Amino acid sequence: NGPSVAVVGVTGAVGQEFLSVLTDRDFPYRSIKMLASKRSAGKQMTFEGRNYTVEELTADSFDGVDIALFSAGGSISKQFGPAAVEKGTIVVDNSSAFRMVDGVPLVIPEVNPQAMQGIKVGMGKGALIANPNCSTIICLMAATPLHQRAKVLRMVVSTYQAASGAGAAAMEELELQTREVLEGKPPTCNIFSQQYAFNLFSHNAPVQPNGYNEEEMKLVKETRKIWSDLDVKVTATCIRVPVMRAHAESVNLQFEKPLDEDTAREILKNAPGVVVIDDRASNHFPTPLEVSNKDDVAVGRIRQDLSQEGNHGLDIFVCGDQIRKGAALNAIQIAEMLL
Ligand code: 11C
Repeated sequence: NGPSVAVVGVTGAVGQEFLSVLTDRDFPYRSIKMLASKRSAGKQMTFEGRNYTVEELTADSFDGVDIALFSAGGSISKQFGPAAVEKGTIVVDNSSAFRMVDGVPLVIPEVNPQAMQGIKVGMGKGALIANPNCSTIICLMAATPLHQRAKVLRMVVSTYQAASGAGAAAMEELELQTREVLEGKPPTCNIFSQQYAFNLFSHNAPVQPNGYNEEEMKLVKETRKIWSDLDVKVTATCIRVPVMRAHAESVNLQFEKPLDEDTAREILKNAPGVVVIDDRASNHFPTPLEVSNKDDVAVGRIRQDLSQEGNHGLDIFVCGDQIRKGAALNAIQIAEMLL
């Protein structure tokens, strides 16, 4: 029973996490296809006690597939996503390919489930649903419950992003470089053009003519779409830090209405998918390590922004597992809503 599922990019970091999350959440499926590039085709893998051969992704891969979870990069999504939809498949796409396309829902289930209303397995046609960028998901998981209370007018985000955002090879490079540097060897720089271990640098996404890189502009544009608020002012600075798999973000919020920090803390404690770690006495606040492999996004350093009059501003610090809530978990929560 359940839908037939395909995982596109199954050998990648997010592809593998799709499988873990499907198991953890006991996702019902009647069959599952493991799809990847020609390079990985033929690999053997075991999932939930069954053996699978990784199949090469082709236009015919989606015959009879109800839900396809895509995480193989934007160009693969562009090449195969619409073909899958033609075949009646509902595509949940983790790439940036369709996020800003009109009519494609961009969904964080805790934030804007209404955006995918009416899209269901069994409705007789395919559809595309986009998973937001990890930095946006992690930021909005914490900012939205506050926005719902006091309306955010402006948001300033500074990110501290993990290696996992650049894929499994970047995680391997961080580990390798750490060893090399400790051994006094020159670090291998294949994925990033500069030393990553014991360093940090501006996010590797291309810098646009306006001086923002693409990662920063995703926070700006995706927030507006997810909140259905073209007027919200967002600015961001995205930094890659030598952390393995969870992003941290400092978020400064300016509200239309006053919102005091105690009320904000209570709102966040009750927010789905959010956990508050805000212990000033012990200087214990969210860390990437503490949220790694966890579903919930952690929020702390909840404090009034002293530079804003009349409790109109708050500062918060947010950490979330990039591969999990930032990618695979969010996509599978979307898939659950399709059933
Ligand atoms: C990162 N957010 O952490 C990026 C990676 O649009 O899905 C994912 C890029 C995207 O580097």
